[in-house]
Amino acid sequence: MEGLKKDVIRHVVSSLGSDYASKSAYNYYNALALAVRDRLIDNWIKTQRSYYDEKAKRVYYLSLEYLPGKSLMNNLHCLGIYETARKAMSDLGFSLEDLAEQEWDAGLGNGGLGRLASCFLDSMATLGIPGYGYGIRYDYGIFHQVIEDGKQVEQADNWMRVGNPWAYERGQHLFPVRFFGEVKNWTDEYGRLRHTWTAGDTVLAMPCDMLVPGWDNHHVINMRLWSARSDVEFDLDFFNTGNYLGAVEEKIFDEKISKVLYPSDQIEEGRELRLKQQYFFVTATIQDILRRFRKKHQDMTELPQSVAIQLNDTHPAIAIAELMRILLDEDLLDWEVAWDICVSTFAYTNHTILPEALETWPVSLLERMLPRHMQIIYEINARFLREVERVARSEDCGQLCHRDLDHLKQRVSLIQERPIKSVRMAHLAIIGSHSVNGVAALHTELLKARVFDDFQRLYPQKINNKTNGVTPRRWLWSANQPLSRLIASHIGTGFVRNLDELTQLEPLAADPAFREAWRAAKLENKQRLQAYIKRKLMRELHTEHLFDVHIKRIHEYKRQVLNLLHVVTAYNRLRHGQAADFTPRTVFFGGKAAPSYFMAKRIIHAINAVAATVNADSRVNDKLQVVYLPNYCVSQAERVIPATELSEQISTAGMEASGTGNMKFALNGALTIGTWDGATIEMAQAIGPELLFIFGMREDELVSLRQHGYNPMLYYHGDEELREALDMLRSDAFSPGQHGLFAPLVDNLLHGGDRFFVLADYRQYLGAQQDVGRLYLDQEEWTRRSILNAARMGFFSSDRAISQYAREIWDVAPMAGLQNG
Ligand code: 26Q
Repeated sequence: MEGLKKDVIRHVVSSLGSDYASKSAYNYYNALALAVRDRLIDNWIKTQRSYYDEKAKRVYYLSLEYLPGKSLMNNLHCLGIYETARKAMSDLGFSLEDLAEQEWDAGLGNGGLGRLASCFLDSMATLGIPGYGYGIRYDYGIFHQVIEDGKQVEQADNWMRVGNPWAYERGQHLFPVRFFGEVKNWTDEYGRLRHTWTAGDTVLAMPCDMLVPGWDNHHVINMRLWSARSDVEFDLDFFNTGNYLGAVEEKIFDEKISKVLYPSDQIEEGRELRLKQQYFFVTATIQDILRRFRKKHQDMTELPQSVAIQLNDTHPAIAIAELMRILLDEDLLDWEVAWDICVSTFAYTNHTILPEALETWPVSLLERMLPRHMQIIYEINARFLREVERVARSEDCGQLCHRDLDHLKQRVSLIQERPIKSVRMAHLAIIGSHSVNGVAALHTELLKARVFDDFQRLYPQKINNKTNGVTPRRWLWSANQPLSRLIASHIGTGFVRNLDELTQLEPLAADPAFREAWRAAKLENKQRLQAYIKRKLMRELHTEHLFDVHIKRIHEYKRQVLNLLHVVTAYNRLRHGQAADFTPRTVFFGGKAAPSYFMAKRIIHAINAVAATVNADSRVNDKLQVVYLPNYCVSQAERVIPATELSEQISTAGMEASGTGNMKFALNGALTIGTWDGATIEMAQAIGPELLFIFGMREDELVSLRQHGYNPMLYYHGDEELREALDMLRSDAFSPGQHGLFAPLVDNLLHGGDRFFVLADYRQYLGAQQDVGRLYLDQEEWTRRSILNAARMGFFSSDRAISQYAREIWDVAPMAGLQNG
């Protein structure tokens, strides 16, 4: 402890240039972070060296998004120095918890996809897998959300304004990135046609490394994020022409590339700068991968034995064309050889089946910005379509006559003709990879049967499932110390590394003393949340209420509106005195809406409007409260999830690819109210469906309802309580003086086809909520179920997920000797 104290003081003085006697929390947080980083870097160097020594196969995880959140507490726990640090800082006059609050969340992602990437890095480090995360170091992460007059307002997230003590910026290792220009043809010594991409604009990519430690094992892996730097200052011509200000302007223009994260998920934002971001990060990453590979290899055909590249959705899929370009134009390999290398190296994970989220890029844009890549994509397509024809003809032509073949080719082509000629990035990713995986069993089945059914027939081995998982280090041990300590006192700490060990809790579910201790831990977390809400929102929570929580991105398919209709109905019953048996509850909502997503923003407004009405109504507000948690983010999730008793997972069946929040809640002892969707299905199967509150129509039932003609009006006219709730929303009951404010929301349900079947599931949802309320009155039974939920969550560790990727897709093994310290 004395060592750590000394290091902290030394950093306050010599790294931060401050007087150690002026006790600034900000300085002491930074100094502590630097002292922790010192302890990581030795192991990082040793880990990297061991990869070379053992000629290990490396895994590269390419993602446009990461959501690490805050690093301090997680790193202290992984290094096993949390207690030491707590005491050291307390000696220096600080509470560790307060210091940790000084850190800004690294919010370099939108939601599930980005957080999954961070959980996966944690698991690779813990399992001793030679992995690297590659991405972009956005200057501005996901916007900061404030709620003003009930509405979302976005503010810039300048997360590095005060510096980032965790990162190593490596300004000397720059990689060039080219855009635009033209392709020149030439003939090589064997008379073959060759291509060279020349001229165009150049930008530089600067690596910033953030260290990711494993749990108690001395293995530290790297998250390498690229930041755009102008090459203007390297090119004296710019200044010598005398146009000094012009040159500086150009510099600013170049550096815009890594300025900001696009804040939309599930909706395609076909913007030129977004494509630039993708290619910028992809080419820098591929150059870096090949640089490392070439240190020990000359023969490029050995690449797939040494390197696996996982594409986190299609966002980095241009990497396939980029690797082809390098192999063809720089290494001068033959097409077939280059293509085999690519397919054997790449694998692609799909995270969505919503058609509006499938990425396409206009051919005209690609031709201009990346002319050589567009040529290569055309060539990939031509060869692929010939192959399709061959396979189709080689089969019995009973099912594939010529007309069908034309249709098949149109459907699977990399190029879509309408509404404008575009490249389908998912098709490029499928054809260029040896593995295509979905993220939950149902999701993968839907990929095979619907979204990518043609590809499933062409390549029946390619599409596979890897159900998501979450890291128990952050989402149980670090976020929920009260519960973790209780668990550890009965079964030891092995569960942090091997989550299956939680099954040892099962017999304890029958033990009244353990149940009481379990409830005490939950209450402690509820009180901690209560204190936080009081500080931040100046609201008083009732900890004896059932804490019912719906936090995730705001999207119509996630059906926050269904939850809101339940709240309004509960409000009406209480007002009308029809709810004598109502179990008091507080309903929490939280989440960001894409700034361009009108309906999602209106939903936020509606939730806040209902909250204001309910909370101000003294007839009901001792029994029902509604809280909107502004600026939902990773560190907020770490506070809220441990305090949650009811987890809302109520997406339209078939629409949530997996969900990972669902797992974090159950792991922390919340019960789930949810639909038969995503990974919630597999959770119900692992836990026992009777221990969750499952309701609503299933995916296949919705398909047939849609086919037979779904009429939301039928539900409106047939259900009095539903009608009352919708009429209130449409009138100005929650928006006094602003008539029609929420009409778009209601119209969308009643006259817009209710694409997400909110009305179809309303009555069943109410029934399930009734069951929840009733069960909560029986605290013994509730606690028993809560314990069993957590006990059976072992499968949903990201360690299990990563082990499956490693074995079934990457063909890598954990490093010997590094796994257990
Ligand atoms: C695409 C093009 C242009 C701009 C933005 C995008 C974009 C960005 C982010 C499209 C989609 C996303 C994010 C998707 C996402 O987070 N999907 C979630 O992934 C989780 C991890 O697999 C799943 O658990 C969730 O079910 C899924 O919604």
